[in-house]
Amino acid sequence: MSLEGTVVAAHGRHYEVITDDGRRWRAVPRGKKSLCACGDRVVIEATGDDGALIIAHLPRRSLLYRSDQWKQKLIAANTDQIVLVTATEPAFSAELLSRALVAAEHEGIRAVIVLNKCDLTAALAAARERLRPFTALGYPMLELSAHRDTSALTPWLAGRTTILVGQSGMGKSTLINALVPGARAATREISSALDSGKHTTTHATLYSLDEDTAIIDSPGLQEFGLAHLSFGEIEHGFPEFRPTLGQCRFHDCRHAAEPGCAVKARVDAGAIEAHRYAHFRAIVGLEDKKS
Ligand SMILES: Nc1nc2c(ncn2[C@@H]2O[C@H](COP(=O)(O)OP(=O)(O)OP(=O)(O)O)[C@@H](O)[C@H]2O)c(=O)[nH]1
Ligand SMILES: [Mg+2]
Ligand SMILES: [Zn+2]
Repeated sequence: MSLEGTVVAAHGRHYEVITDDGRRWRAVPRGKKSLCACGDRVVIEATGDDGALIIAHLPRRSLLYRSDQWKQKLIAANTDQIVLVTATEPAFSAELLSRALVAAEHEGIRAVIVLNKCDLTAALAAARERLRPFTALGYPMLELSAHRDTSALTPWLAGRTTILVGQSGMGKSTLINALVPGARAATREISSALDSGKHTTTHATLYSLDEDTAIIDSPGLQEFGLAHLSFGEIEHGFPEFRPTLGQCRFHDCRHAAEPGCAVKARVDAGAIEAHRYAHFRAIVGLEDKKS
């Protein structure tokens, strides 16, 4: 008998699947190459009490992944919103934020920025300042404290599958525990007792809030490689570049130092923010990556 379900956790090639009848399975793929991501819709066939074989993948609405020269890493499938979790402390990488935003723009997924740990007021002004280039572009930014009050985020979740993405230690799992009754996701306090290393969350996990609302916790990112995107896809991933694209003197302009570059002209005029332009240069490999 075959059943349809959702992959709610991916540990290497072992998956947890919850079928639409509410049962939880430990599933393995039938083929060698068929990789699943958290959030994937699959068809399984029971092989034991709670053991199952994944016999088919249903089409994906979206797929978030990152890649370097050598390999791709699936982040999650079928998400329609990405919440980029930053915090007042420790300091976050603005370039990583730009990279995740390019991935979201490319997949057509709505992006929302959360500034967590706003109870740590000493670092609040500096964190807001680092986020200013992003809020100026119109990306929504919610200030909250996972320890105190997450209600600002609740209305953004309804009716969507949202993934929390960000560097380690920003408070993604703490947010999950505040938002999902009974979630009990491991956070740093717990893992330091277990001594499980730097990243507390080791794999993506999907939590259902109701029939059409879900939220995915994901492991902290240090890198967000975009090697799978072309130059054109990357430049379009910067919304503030779009009005000038196609207006450079050379049609194959890389927006580096070419004469008559319309993008560079807007940077020099202050219409494109210098940090964002630096992120673009780093992503397309115009210079060595900075932090
Ligand atoms: N002061 C303060 N600390 C917070 C807040 N949210 C989370 N923290 C703390 O930040 C630390 C990291 O939180 P986690 O939820 O484990 O972070 P994470 O983003 O899930 O980290 P990874 O799983 O490694 O990616 C923990 O010690 C939390 O208690 C907050 O709103 N205020
Ligand atoms: Mg975590
Ligand atoms: Zn140009």
